[in-house]
Amino acid sequence: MVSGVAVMPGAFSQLDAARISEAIDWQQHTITIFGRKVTEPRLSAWLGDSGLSYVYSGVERKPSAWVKPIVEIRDTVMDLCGAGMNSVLCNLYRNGQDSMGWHADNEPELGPQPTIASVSLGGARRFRLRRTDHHAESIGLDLRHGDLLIMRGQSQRQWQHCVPKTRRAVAPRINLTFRSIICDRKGAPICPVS
Ligand SMILES: O=C(O)CCC(=O)C(=O)O
Repeated sequence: MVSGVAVMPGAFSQLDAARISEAIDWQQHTITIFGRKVTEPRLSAWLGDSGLSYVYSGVERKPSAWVKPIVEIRDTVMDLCGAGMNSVLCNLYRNGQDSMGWHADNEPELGPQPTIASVSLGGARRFRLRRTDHHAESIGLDLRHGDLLIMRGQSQRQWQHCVPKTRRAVAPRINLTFRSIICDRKGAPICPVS
């Protein structure tokens, strides 16, 4: 297993993915990668405490306000992983052609050793991890409805992750990736206004 990465299978299996999806105002963003504008192959939403700001793919984003069903999940996530969470990136993979490319959650806003807690709901998808300094070393996990994946310590420095496209018929999947913004863009600690 990868150091700093753990899965709690079925921790949220009682949740209804369709009900959670309805509570979220999904958007499809256009981002700039290597100077080229691309439409993200998934829908997303960012919720969090007021006063936070997060730069993602060169675009500064302000979070939308928390909604009750997500607050309930957040509070359980914080209990289970023993870390505070002041924001969540929500992703909706509508089918097997929706995906997330290789990256690490290593933005300066998250501090040097972030705890990232990710809840999967709906259809199962393959989640891949590869070593940052040796891409050939990789592993795959199937994340199923209700699973809680926790990544902490050095894991965002040592590993990258992705959700690849698949030709298999897969049901829509929601992923809620909770995190805590604790620094400004330059890595200096901040006191968020709530
Ligand atoms: O959908 C997933 O399991 C991964 C999401 C992710 O990598 C992210 O939000 O940074």
